[in-house]
Amino acid sequence: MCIRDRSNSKLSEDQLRELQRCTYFNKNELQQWYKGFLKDCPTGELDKTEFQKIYKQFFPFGDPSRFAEYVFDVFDEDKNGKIDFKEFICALSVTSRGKLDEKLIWAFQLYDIDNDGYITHEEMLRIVDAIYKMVGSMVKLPADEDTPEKRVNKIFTLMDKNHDGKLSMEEFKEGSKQDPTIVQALSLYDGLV
Ligand SMILES: [Ca+2]
Ligand SMILES: [Ca+2]
Ligand SMILES: [Ca+2]
Repeated sequence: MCIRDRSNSKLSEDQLRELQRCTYFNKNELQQWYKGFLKDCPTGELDKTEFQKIYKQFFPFGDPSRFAEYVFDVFDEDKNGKIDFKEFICALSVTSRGKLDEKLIWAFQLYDIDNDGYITHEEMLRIVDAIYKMVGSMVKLPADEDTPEKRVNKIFTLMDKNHDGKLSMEEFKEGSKQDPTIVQALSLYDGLV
């Protein structure tokens, strides 16, 4: 579905019904979000640069551009290089109101950059490194995770139960339930969009 009727900044009944089926938002909330979305991006679609700009407002002291790129790729479900309202609101629904399992599946997609069903050490390092660059010196980290490498090693020690150097969805879900900071990182997006 593509919502691009700019003459009308309200969602139609059909559009509302479809969006209600795939999100946790009610009609009122959907209309509100749609209005805000069109205000921020009048074309009805966000491209990568615009998306990065939004992140920059929230992390003025760090460099969120790479992290925003990775998040963009998860939002952009049909991989056409743009985020339309449906993609936007569906991702927002999962990251803000989704059940723990849904949030974990979403996070897994973020870390599994090449989308092969496993998170490698290298993939997790790229994401964690991007997060560290984004938050900059805003957060004081404990000594055993004050570099991306240390943090990733710690996560792998905890999660990679069969020691094959990569995380399956199951290992990731189990481990995240033991280390809630993984899921907390997700809530970083809540206020962002
Ligand atoms: Ca898209
Ligand atoms: Ca992978
Ligand atoms: Ca493993």
